[in-house]
Amino acid sequence: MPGPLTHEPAMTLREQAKGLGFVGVGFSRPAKPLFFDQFCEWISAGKQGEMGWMGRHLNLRKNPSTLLEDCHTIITLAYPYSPKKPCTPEGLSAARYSEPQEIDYHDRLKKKAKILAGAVQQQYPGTQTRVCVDSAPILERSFAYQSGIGFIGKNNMFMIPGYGSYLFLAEILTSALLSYPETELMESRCGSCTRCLEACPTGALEAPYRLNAARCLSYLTIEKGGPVDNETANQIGDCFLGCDVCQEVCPLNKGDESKSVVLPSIDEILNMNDETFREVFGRTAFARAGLGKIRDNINAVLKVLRITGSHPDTG
Ligand code: B12
Ligand code: SF4
Ligand code: SF4
Repeated sequence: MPGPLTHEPAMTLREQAKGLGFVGVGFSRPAKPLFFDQFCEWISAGKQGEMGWMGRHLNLRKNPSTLLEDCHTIITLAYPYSPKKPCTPEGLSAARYSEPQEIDYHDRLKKKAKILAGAVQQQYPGTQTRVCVDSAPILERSFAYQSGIGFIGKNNMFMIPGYGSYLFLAEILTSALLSYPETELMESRCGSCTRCLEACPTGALEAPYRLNAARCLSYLTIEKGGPVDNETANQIGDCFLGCDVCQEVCPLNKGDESKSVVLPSIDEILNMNDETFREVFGRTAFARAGLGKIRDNINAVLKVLRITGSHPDTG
């Protein structure tokens, strides 16, 4: 049964979420996502590369209420990650979201969101909840935007003014009919800026809000099977896992984005076997790419840097 219509529980939940480290909490209804049609166009145009799973379960994406019976509310949660870029002692880097010293964000956020989901169920006895972090067929950015807590930049990133875009998203789907003050969509703060489009090393940002995933370095260095080709190797720079370029150039990200040496040396990574990789990175976001892919990416980066003479010899 849906709960009573009062704004009070939503407010309490906001405070609890902030206590758990979330910097944004927003509410929306599980109707067809605002950007569902754009998503379908994107799939039809083949912009998902080899991520064939993205075109499946379109009905679930269109009707998030099918992800949880009697879903009445989607609670969007935003969790920040450090603007400091993880790097090896030699200066090779990985994208910030990878947080190699932390447990994979999927697991961390799920745990925190489940605490909140428990609180919702306590406030609304008899209701059901489901926590989604990245893996469910749900348009997370669309619902984040619809909840009014931030906006989507031309680089595709969801941002919250004051925090920028170095944020993860998570959702709690609940059958409780949470009431909340009416939300207004937040106006974009991009203005006439086009820095991200100009800076993208591969031209993957083909137009504002239009990302060709098949050309995105994040896809090519994490998701796509096999070693990167020579053209890609030349575009990677020093970042061997994921890509942050379209966020680094964004004037709305203003934190300390310097590099921080938290990764093992290049030799150590290249000489890892499956067991040591599991010990060091097994519970982190590095595990998704896997040792083979990471090794291939590092070798591709080193080859280019050695040719251009811009990197110290690592033996
Ligand atoms: C597949 C995927 C990828 C793919 C494709 C990325 C993409 N932009 O589509 C690849 C592997 C390339 C990737 C890369 C990254 N990803 Co990713 N990814 C996803 C995933 C699983 C699905 C995204 C998706 O549906 N893409 C299809 C496109 C069409 O949809 P969309 O990204 O939601 O974009 C919407 C807008 O463009 C909007 N739109 C269309 N037209 C218009 C016009 C206007 C005016 C506006 C306002 C909006 C708008 O409609 C789209 C559909 O909702 C989500 C989790 C999820 N379930 O949502 C994480 C997610 C988007 N990724 C995330 C992260 C952190 C990254 C990286 C930063 C990692 C890295 N550093 O390497 C990069 C960022 C690249 C980028 N600039 O977007 C976060 C982003 C958080 C945030 N603040 O936005 C998410 C939400 C995961 C999470 N739970 O935190 N990712
Ligand atoms: S993550 Fe990198 S490759 Fe992908 S769109 Fe942004 S700048 Fe381009
Ligand atoms: S770089 Fe400029 S255009 Fe791109 S997301 Fe940031 S503010 Fe918007």
